[in-house]
Amino acid sequence: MEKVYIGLGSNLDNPAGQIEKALQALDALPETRLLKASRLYSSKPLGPQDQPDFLNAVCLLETALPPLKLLDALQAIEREQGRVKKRHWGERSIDLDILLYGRMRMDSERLTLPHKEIANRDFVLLPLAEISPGLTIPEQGQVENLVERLETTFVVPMEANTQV
Ligand code: ROI
Repeated sequence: MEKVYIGLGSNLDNPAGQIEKALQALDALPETRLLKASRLYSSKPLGPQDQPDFLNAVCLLETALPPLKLLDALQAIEREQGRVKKRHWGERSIDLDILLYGRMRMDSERLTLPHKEIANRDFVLLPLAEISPGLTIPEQGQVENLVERLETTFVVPMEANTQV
């Protein structure tokens, strides 16, 4: 079993409901268990500004699915929840990204591990620091230190997530 961090984001069709539904779908995957989920964070869109604010969260899974099988499963959940690509860096009903897969490093066409943008995205780092403050990201350092290095942040936690 590996410990895997997933980033969740939505800014269409009831974002809180989308994230809740995706967390349940993740917990229901074969050989997989949801261990922790952060609160929901409201964030300004990275990319075109003429789209709604996002809700973001991060969760921790334990899984026996290998990375590309897990990626297939995440993409199936995205399709299931009606994700359609509207434009580059545009609005979406649900986005699921593998942030970390244990300490695995990988650079393939479909998947880069750790996720390239973790350290640059406040809407990933803040929820990650909430659930695992002592976590070290290979090559990048400790999550808490990366959070301190953020210049400004427009990411605001919503009410506590009581689901997990
Ligand atoms: N912006 C925010 N704030 N949160 C996201 O999850 C997010 N996801 C994306 C793009 C469109 C790049 N911007 C985002 O894919």
